[in-house]
Amino acid sequence: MSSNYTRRDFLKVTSCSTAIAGISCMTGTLGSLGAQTISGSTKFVRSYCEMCTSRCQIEGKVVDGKSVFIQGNKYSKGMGTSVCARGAAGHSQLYDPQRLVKPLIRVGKRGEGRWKEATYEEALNLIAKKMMKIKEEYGPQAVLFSSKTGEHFSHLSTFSKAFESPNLFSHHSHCPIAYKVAFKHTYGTGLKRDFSKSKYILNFGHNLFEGINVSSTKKLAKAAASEKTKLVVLEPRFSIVAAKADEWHSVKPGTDLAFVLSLIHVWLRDGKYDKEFVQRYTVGIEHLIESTKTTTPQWQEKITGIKADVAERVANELYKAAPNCIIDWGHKTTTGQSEYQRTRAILIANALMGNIEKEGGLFFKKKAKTCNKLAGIDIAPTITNPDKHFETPKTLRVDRASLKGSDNAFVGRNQGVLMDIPKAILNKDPYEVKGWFMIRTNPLITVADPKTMKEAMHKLDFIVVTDVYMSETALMADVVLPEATYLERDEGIMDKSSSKPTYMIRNKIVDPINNTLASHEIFRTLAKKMGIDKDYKWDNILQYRVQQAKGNDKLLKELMSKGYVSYSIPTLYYREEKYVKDFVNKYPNARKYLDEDGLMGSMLDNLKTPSGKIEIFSQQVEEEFKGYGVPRDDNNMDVTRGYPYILTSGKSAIHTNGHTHNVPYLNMLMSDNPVWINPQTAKKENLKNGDKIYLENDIGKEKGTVFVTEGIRPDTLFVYMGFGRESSDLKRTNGIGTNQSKLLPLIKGPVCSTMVTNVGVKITKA
Ligand SMILES: Nc1nc2c(c(=O)[nH]1)N[C@H]1C(S)=C(S)[C@@H](COP(=O)(O)OP(=O)(O)OC[C@H]3O[C@@H](n4cnc5c(=O)[nH]c(N)nc54)[C@H](O)[C@@H]3O)O[C@H]1N2
Ligand SMILES: Nc1nc2c(c(=O)[nH]1)N[C@H]1C(S)=C(S)[C@@H](COP(=O)(O)OP(=O)(O)OC[C@H]3O[C@@H](n4cnc5c(=O)[nH]c(N)nc54)[C@H](O)[C@@H]3O)O[C@H]1N2
Ligand code: SF4
Ligand SMILES: [Mo]
Repeated sequence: MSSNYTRRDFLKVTSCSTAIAGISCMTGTLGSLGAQTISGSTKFVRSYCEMCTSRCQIEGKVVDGKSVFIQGNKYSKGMGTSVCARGAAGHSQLYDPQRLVKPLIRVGKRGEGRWKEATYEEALNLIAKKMMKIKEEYGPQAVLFSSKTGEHFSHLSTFSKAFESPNLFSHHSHCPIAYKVAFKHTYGTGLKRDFSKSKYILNFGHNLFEGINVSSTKKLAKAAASEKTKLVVLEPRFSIVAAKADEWHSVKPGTDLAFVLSLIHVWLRDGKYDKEFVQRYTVGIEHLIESTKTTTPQWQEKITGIKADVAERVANELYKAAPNCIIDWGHKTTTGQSEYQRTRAILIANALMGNIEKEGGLFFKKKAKTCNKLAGIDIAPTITNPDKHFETPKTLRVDRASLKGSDNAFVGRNQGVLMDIPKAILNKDPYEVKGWFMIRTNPLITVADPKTMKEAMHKLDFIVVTDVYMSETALMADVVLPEATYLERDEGIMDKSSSKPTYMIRNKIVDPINNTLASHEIFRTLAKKMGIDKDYKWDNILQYRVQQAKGNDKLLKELMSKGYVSYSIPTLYYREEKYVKDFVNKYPNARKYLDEDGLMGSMLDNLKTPSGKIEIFSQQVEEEFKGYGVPRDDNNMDVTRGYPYILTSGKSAIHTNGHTHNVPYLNMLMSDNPVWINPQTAKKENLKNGDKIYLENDIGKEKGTVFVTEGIRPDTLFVYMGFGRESSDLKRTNGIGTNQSKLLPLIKGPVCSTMVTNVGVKITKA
């Protein structure tokens, strides 16, 4: 359908800041085109959101040719029609006059912001030429590729492999890497949480009411409100989760490890743990007994600031609730240098409570392949990756990820360590880097020490950034390629299985404004232009989808109409009697997997760890990082680096990382991020609400505005992340607020190579 949306309406609703009224809008933006119509489906199309990477299932439709109405996809049970503020504001990004809709080629100095508009054809030709030139002169390893994981990352990954560069980076190192690595070392693979049936949840800064994932957030909200569930939260600040909890303990940032080690001490001291489970499924308890001998509740009190009797009581309460309990490791696991040990200790604490594959505890994902095998019939279709034959180049990576003996030995070759990029470029170590292709990532806001990162970018010959806005990182590019927003894209199938086999797909709701391209179109076209596409087996998204679905027309049709398909099999927890019974009753072939006790506990006998067991002690870790084989006090919990205050950061419910701060509706809801300061600290520093301050350390100096609140420890400061934007093309948010990353050093947590987001600072008055 087409619309009669006039230029006047366009200006009224979304005003291109003051610029459009007087002067013209920025080059390459939607505003510079004048009024554009919104055409697309007037009936609900089911898809998934990309306002953050929780990627919740949505449905949306064009209303009166003027707007896009978005709500949760009712076919996705966990969502219902709920959506968060950012999810509902998708239209505001789509139709923001400051959004990029034309490719731009740099004409001024790098970072200066002078551009000429180009067609995609021109821009892609230039990229192909420049990248191939680097490849010929310096080799393919001289170009880096990075993106946040998701559909973009899949296509970027294939493209980087076709180009033969080993240097592919995801967002793992500044977000989930600690728990990904800790899970691999402990259970061989990840586990999911069953909040809905849990009697006791011990939450270590899992900020689900602000760092949102709608279906998980709803589950935790229900549990928090239930009389049957006790929620205990350890958080340096009074977050919204803390506010909804039964108990909040204001832990000193970076010291969670001490609290967990003290719980383990109490359980082992008193013999209050699931001995049978530990005996059957784990290795290395003797190492843990040794390493936690002195980690008493009294010992932890001095480190965390939480009273000894609290640790003693929580340990006992958890044991009473076990196995229907969860000790929650969180999501963004970047608290400090002790992060690996903290997360390993939490994962092992769960095993001691015997809550694995138990109701209200933790469970392994049940994908189609596993369910079909157990049921002995095909109850759910499986999908495949049409690009799986592309091999990861075996050449040395700039960060030496996965290389034995290196400090990134346990980092995947397809993940990498973003914090090691500046050093590699500046020192030409282990070789010269000349180019960087980035998509859907903004490291100049979201990675530590952006000053050094920027310095490194200045040394490069060629940078490509694909974004929807002129981000700080895009400003540093030679070519900026706008991408169609998620509302304007058809994309591939994603496996979303949790307790049941589940798939989702992104379906286009709106026709791409100004014919902007999706990432698969960008990479597929570039590979062709560069003559490196001989191994691609698809030319367009339909072929890609069909191959993913292995020609399963029914699955594809269902996904294209419902956006989300989940197979309603009885939930199966291998060690929970009634669940196993229900499954076997429905699928009698599954009987052959029953153990003598009528359960399926032997499904846990061959885990993907070196021993096949849950590894309380990890020999492989001990060999690479001496002293880290078992959780212990690693003397690494002080994150102050000698400064008087710890500055920490986290998500706000209104904004996403380094992404949404310029989106008109969201900017109207929240336009600044003042610094949380305890009244005692404010008094000591002679500060009051609204005062301007500087936060300072050896890495940087950043301005801030004082917000005095009881909701934070006196030794801690907090800001919501992603403000302090420096791109002058983000007109609504430019120059406002504090960017915490500017104060973070380029250090990594040992073993897992995580970024560290809690940092010491001092306060000076501005
Ligand atoms: N609204 C919104 N939702 C989002 C996102 C978003 O940007 N905005 N981003 C998505 C992404 S990428 C992610 S990774 C998830 C993140 O989800 P979470 O990891 O749950 O969210 P964060 O706010 O990053 O969590 C950090 C919390 O830990 C607290 N904290 C800091 N240091 C410590 C410590 O040492 N110990 C303890 N116990 N707590 C500490 C902080 O105060 C903060 O509340 O959210 C996702 N959802
Ligand atoms: N100081 C500090 N730093 C942090 C964190 C913290 O709490 N404190 N949190 C960390 C966490 S958990 C994460 S996950 C990372 C996230 O950091 P990044 O990986 O950099 O991701 P985002 O900031 O979410 O988004 C990056 C860019 O994607 C663009 N974008 C949005 N949608 C699209 C799209 O559809 N297509 C394209 N091409 N681009 C799009 C946005 O405009 C934005 O410029 O930051 C980490 N950094
Ligand atoms: S949490 Fe909100 S913004 Fe993130 S994907 Fe879900 S609906 Fe979208
Ligand atoms: Mo994240």
